[in-house]
Amino acid sequence: PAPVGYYPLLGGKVVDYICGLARVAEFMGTTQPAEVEQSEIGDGNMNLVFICRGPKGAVIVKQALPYVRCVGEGWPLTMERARFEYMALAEEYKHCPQFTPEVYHFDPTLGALVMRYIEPPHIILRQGLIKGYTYSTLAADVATFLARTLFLTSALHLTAPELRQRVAVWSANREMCALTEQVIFTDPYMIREDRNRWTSPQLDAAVARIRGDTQLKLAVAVLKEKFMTSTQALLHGDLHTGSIMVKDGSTFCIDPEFAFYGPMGFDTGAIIANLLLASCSQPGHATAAEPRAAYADWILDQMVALYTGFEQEFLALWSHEANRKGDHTPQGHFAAGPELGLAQSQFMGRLFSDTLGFAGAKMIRRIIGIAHVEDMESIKDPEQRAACERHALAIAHMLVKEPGSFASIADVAALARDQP
Ligand code: ADP
Ligand code: SR1
Ligand code: MG
Ligand code: MG
Ligand code: MG
Repeated sequence: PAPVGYYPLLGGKVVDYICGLARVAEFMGTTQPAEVEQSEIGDGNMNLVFICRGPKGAVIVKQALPYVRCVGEGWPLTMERARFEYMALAEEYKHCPQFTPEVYHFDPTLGALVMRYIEPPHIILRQGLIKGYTYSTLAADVATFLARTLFLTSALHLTAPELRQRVAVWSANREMCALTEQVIFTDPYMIREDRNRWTSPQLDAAVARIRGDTQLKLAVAVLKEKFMTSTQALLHGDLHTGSIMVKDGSTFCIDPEFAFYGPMGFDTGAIIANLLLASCSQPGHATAAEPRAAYADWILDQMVALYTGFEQEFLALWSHEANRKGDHTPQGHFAAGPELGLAQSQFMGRLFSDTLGFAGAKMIRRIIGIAHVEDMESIKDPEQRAACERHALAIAHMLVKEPGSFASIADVAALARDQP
């Protein structure tokens, strides 16, 4: 239930609210409600998002509802998610201020955050990929965000007591974890038609095959176990292309309300999955004037650059003596040189395998589960959409069931190119 004193900031109430916040009024250049324009711009599945614009500048107000927005009051959900988003943005800002919107205010009663407005021409990456735009620093920026947030919050960098303290705090975001467990790892594999949908009848047989594929279900169960029990690092928890805002040369990661201590591959897998979905969807966006084959390839190149850059930056952080304060592979235990190199290459191999598995599971849920992606949904012709979705499902099957058959991320790109 909502806290006592909670009310949704709809119907213009957001303006009266923020005009009463001195620091926020400073950004807008006024304390007068009449001088502030507002509109609700939320396009996500979960929350209300308002833009409030005063004479000097604009701010974003994001407010949790006591339920899942895209489903309605029939699916109640903790408003504590706003507090976890606030805490996660603060932690991400510490490690990556250039990629994280600054939070100006948090209100626990209203479940509301007031934060930096990421101004146009920044748009949501998913929209940019549907439009066919390119971004010169996207891969490097997301690589840095992932390397820094994952390494610096892990036991590679923190002592075991520090890690356990953090795991205890973030484990309280359990309702959001339960939602993920349900919509990614459970529902898509069972008959639960109130919670699943797909392009029908075109994909009916594919869905039946997925539900009858014991090896696939076993592999997904192992991923679910990892999601539930691994506490490697503080994850963003929902790092798809709808959680990244971009313009050329600038990148922001938003919306970490699902943050918790979990397996690193869940975050790296999220962005890989969504880039693969974007690439597979391109034939559905092609026109005679704008064939998208080269663009689909460009997205795969970004995926390779992103993951390769992530591995390099993660290892660079790990190899820096000053960063090796964690209990995972402390300096006295693993000497710099070949011994540390061996520990690192084994760790990165496991992380790569996890990344592929989680990526595959996330692709499947976006095609046959409750929450789909605009990349596919915006393809009007169901035959064409189904063809794109089949391509994605074929890749996903390989990623989940045979991650060991990929020696590197370039092999994943090669599979996506070979199997049009
Ligand atoms: P949800 O949790 O419901 O998915 P998001 O945090 O993803 O909500 O926000 C929904 C939309 O609001 C985003 O897709 C984006 O268009 C807009 N938005 C959110 N935060 C900002 C921001 N700081 N600056 C500009 N636009 C934002
Ligand atoms: C009801 S599932 C809604 C989905 O949207 C969020 O952004 C998460 O991805 C969640 O799984
Ligand atoms: Mg979102
Ligand atoms: Mg969200
Ligand atoms: Mg996902």
